Amino acid sequence: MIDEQHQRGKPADPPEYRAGFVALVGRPNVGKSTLLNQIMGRKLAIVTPKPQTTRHRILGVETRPAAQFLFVDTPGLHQPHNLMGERMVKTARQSLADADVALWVVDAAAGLFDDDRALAGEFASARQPLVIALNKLDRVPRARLLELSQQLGELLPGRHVVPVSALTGDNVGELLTTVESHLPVSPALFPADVQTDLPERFFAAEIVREQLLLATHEEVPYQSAVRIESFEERPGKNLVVIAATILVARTSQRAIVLGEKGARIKHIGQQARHELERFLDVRVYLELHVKVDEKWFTKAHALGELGL
Ligand SMILES: Nc1nc2c(ncn2[C@@H]2O[C@H](COP(=O)(O)OP(=O)(O)O)[C@@H](O)[C@H]2O)c(=O)[nH]1
Ligand SMILES: [Mg+2]
Repeated sequence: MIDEQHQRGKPADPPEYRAGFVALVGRPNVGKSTLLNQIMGRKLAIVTPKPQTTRHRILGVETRPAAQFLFVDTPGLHQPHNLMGERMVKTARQSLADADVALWVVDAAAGLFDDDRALAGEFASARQPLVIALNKLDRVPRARLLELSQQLGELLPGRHVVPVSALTGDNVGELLTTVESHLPVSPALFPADVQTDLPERFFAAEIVREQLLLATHEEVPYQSAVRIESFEERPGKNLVVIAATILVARTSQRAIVLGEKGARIKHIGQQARHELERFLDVRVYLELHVKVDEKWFTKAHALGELGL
């Protein structure tokens, strides 16, 4: 008997398309955000040498011919010290629970910590497939990579461990192929030209915060935040006018952010404006203010305003 498909003269089905959420999880500072940016070919998540740079869930949609990856960058899993920290860890855990695939990023240069072993224990009983990215291969001799792969293999037998450099992109293609094989069969979930679900205002706040983190030290990066007060497009003029407030917890921190004769805030503003113009691809006028709010990072209301 001739089957129905042949009768209608239809070509054979193409290989099945895959799509799903991939949560990037791991300790702070292992390179999760750098990996997201490397895959996206664009800076969606801010990156600094300081731990806990990422505070929100950041979606990056990467559409390929055979699969659509919905990467979710998350705050690092750590022991929280205040309400903001608790919310960050909760965000990361929720993203992991919602994901189709868990992508655990491990810092090969730093090695395995107790927190990593605890996470491995959780993954051992997790419902979803797990892929392990052994990151920063550019900084580690081969023998050390093999040793760490072996240790991870003992903690989580049968899982794929893929050494990568999120910074240089080395072996990231191989990692994507491995992740793709674990994605569920599904049509694409977002239009092919969509890269994220976050608004431009969010990125504006993050870009200012990145420059703030790069320009300050000690407790200031952890006790500061950026709130966008207004974001106005002037299309005829190819211009966006942005007003932002930098929140700090103490008067002394305000003085640090301002700098001598306002030199530091001027520098932060110039750098941020430059980055914003690149990101938004328009001219940007940026107005920055610094406000002291002693306990903003422990107040539910203040955190809510910041999307935390
Ligand atoms: N040498 C090297 N540094 C990396 C690599 N990936 C990330 N980093 C650096 O590690 C630091 C933390 O990166 P980030 O992406 O913010 O880590 P996250 O906290 O896990 O999101 C930054 O200084 C990055 O430049 C890598 O593959 N090689
Ligand atoms: Mg990050």
